[in-house]
Amino acid sequence: MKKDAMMQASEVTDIFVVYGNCGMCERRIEGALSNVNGVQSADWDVDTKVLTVKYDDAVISLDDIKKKVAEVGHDTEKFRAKDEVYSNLPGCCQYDRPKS
Ligand SMILES: [Cu+2]
Repeated sequence: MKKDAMMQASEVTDIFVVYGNCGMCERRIEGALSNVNGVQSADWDVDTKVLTVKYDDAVISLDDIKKKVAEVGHDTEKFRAKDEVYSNLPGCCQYDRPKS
């Protein structure tokens, strides 16, 4: 996502674990963060389950980013997806959930 050149840029990079299983999860997780104001890029690694996100922390907080991921059914250590959203994931995507 291109940012307005006039804005004060304060791009930060964070990494955190997002629970998931497969390539479909990857598209879902990264898709949840595409076209989100303040997020420049998001890349989830299917092997390590680590999401690398670049964002402008003046525009969006890390918690809000984690909530966006939870909204599409993927738990993080801090925010848990709703059970009904998780249940509606395809079977191959129903990862072993962390303890709440
Ligand atoms: Cu999946």
